Amino acid sequence: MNTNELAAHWMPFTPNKGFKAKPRMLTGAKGMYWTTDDQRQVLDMTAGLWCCNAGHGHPHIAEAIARQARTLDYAPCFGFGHPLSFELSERLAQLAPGNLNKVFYTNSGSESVETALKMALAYHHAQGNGGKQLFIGRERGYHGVNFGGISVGGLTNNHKAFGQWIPNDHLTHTQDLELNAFSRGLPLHGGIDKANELEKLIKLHDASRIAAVIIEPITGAGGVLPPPVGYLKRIREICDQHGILLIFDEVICGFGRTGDVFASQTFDVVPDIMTTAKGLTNGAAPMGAVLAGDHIYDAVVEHGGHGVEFFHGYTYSAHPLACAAAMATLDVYEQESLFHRGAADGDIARYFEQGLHSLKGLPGVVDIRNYSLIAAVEFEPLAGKPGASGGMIQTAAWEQGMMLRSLGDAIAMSPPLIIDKPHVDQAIGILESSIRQHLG
Ligand code: PXG
Repeated sequence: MNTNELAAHWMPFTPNKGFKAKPRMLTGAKGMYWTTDDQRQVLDMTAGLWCCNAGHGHPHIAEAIARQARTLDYAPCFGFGHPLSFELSERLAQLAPGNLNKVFYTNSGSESVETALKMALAYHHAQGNGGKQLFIGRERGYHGVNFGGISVGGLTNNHKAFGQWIPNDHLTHTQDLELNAFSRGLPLHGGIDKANELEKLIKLHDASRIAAVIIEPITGAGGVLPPPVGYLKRIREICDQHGILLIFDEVICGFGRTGDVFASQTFDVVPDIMTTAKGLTNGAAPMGAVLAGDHIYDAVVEHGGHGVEFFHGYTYSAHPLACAAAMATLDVYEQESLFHRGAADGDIARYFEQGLHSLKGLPGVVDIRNYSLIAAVEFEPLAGKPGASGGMIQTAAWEQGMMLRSLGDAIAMSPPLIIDKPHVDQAIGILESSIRQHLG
């Protein structure tokens, strides 16, 4: 590709000038590997951007999309429907915990978050509690990049140029290296104390002003922070005591990442509303879905007025190609037992955990943490260059044939759930040599 061809694309979340000086191009993908434009095979330890949970290029998914494009390429979903979206909704409701039986479609995680926030407001409005307008998120939370999401999110770079226009406050994040460094699975300490911070925020703002708490069961893009033991249950309890809704952002956790269909099931806490995207279609078509509790739907829709009950939706909500991709993806997850393959006490997650924690003691490594098939290795910040070491390790690994996510001074891994032991060995080997090369 020449410089002119590279110029026109303003790339998202990318150092554009750096990329265009030294492009990293992917031209194909199959199973656990990408192919690059220089014909290298690169091990995908990130499932794309945490989305290709069944591995790449699955023929069943590819064929379903192609077939759908020939049968019904598009159907409007405002006032009309097509059967596939109803079949998919029924299937998702069956898979979801508790009373999360109502499915609203979006095209991304960011749109799922905006939709969930609006559902919470609509619910309170319908109950005569229109004063409940404030949302509580969490430091280091990532809830996409739209204006609601960056208001409740807790990553400074994502909002500092844009503002946080939705009324918000934030719980502190749950990372505590003094108490919980090198945790295998859930951190053992501090969960209840951390959750009790919510009571302080409720005192400060008053429950009559708070619509919902929104958190990721496992903080993902903010650094992979599994919840300390007891944390999520205590948050649920406090929300219930004060009439505050709980939204789980399961955009990363959903569809097998924690060894169940949803993290809500793994951690035995049912939210009022759940956001999903990514693994819903294995990343093969853009789609998100918000799962709402029956009580939310009933308040807004069943007891709503005449006509449109919820003034919200997207041209591509329930797009037929995305529905076909999602149906085929669910087939694959079920047929290949992928929902449970990554269970924390299962064979492959244990092997991955062993491999990762064998890196303890390498130069610059200050933490290794994991839950199921999601992990991070954190490095001591480099003198004068805080936040740069993750990127350096990512580049070193890329050059040696492995894709990682860099998150400031950490790297994250969230491999496709089809990962096997030889892939784990390859990944740990490349990670070790990348760390020794740059931090040794
Ligand atoms: N919620 C969560 C929990 C996410 O992880 C979104 C919402 C937004 O999804 P969309 O589809 O609008 O991107 C996400 C997305 C990273 C990285 O650096 C993480 C995400 C996206 C891109 C990069 O790890 N998560």
